[in-house]
Amino acid sequence: MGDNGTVAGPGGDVERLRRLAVATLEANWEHDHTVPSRTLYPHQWSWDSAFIAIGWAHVRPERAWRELESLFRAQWADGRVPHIVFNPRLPVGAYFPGPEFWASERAEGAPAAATSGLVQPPVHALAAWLAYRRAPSNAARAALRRLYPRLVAQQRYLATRRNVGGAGLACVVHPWESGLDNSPAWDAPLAAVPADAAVMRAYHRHDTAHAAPAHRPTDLDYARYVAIVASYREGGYRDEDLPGRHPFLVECPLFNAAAGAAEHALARIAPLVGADPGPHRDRAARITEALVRRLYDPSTGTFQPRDLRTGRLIPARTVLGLAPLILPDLPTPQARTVVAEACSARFGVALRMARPLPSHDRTAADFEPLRYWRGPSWMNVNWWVRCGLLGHGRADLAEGLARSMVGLVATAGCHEYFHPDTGAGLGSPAFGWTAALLLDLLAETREPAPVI
Ligand code: 9WN
Repeated sequence: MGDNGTVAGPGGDVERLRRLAVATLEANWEHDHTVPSRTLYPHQWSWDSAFIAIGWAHVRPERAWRELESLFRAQWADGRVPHIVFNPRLPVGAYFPGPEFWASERAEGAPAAATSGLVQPPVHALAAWLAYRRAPSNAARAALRRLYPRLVAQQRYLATRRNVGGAGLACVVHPWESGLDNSPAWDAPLAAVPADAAVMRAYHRHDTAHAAPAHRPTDLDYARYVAIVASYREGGYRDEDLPGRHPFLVECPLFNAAAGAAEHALARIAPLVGADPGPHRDRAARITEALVRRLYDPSTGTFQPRDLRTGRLIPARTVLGLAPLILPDLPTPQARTVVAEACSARFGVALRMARPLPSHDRTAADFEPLRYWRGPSWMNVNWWVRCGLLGHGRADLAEGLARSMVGLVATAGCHEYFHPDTGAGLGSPAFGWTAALLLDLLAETREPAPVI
């Protein structure tokens, strides 16, 4: 810890960083939510809003609740929380693929607002719990009472309709649902999706106008992304019979770790809203057990996604494999090997570390330090792994990681992602969750508490 008891070191820098983070969030605030980035992502994104709410709780708690409640107003009748809620005030073409591509208004059970039909990792119950813990009040308890049934419905959707493999894990139907869209983990299942890069001539990609094309997914990747959405959309975004007709079906360790963490968080929230925490604890235990049984590979000592179309684990050792560490009930043998994986040359966690975790194995032949999710460092996955280290008695490593994260943003600013070696800021220069999670780290005291 620094002299003033925070991870950031002496006080002046903490104040400067806090001001930068608050200014970034303020600039991205849009009537009832925070955009991830004004240029690249000008609408509301699901897991971004969860991370951002954690940051708002430190400075303007009422915004944390507005952020989460505006997102959940767009929840579908089946319980899914859409990965994008479109802002109707923005011009057509502000983001690709936009509302006209998703056509949510044609789907049964979609809300009045235009949304995508996909989901993202369910980090929201954890965010609600952390926002409440940070700033408890009558207003916060009232917001929890309103959100609780919606959070439960979100979990029910994932545990039932998305239990495609039948083993108690949620299946993601698109790389965008994982949040780590372009991860090498998706290369093999994606390669099996028939597509032709030429179809992209019919569309206008918005991302490459605002970020370096060499950092972004290729046109062939996008052709496949579009083909998977088209397949899901043509089936009315229904989840029945997906194995027979859908081209991408994967059980992801981070997504399911988020679902397990959500049940742990709901077990904390339940007594505050007059509900029984028992069923949440039971469901959390079942998710952890299924994760270990289905996605833990004893030969690598880490978690790997399972491709339901081949039935096999995907061999790429990405940062996704470290995510189950956030589960407090992860058994000790698995927690130990995952910490060892985090501390290996692949990811480099240490008491003193020059740079935060990369998104992919540094030693892999396909590690790309500049391309989206294929090497660069992101604040949200680093924050996630840090929570896991704290929860499993490795406050020493959690502190090393936190220092490297704060140091990175102190030098480069609130970028979307960072070069894993030089620390240069990449992508959007004013990114919501980077600012929000920086606020969370800066608020840490000498003895940070585990998140759940
Ligand atoms: C597609 C908003 C989102 C994040 C994702 C990140 C990126 C979108 C894109 O931006 O995804 O959803 O256009 O690439 O991969 O994690 O939620 O910040």
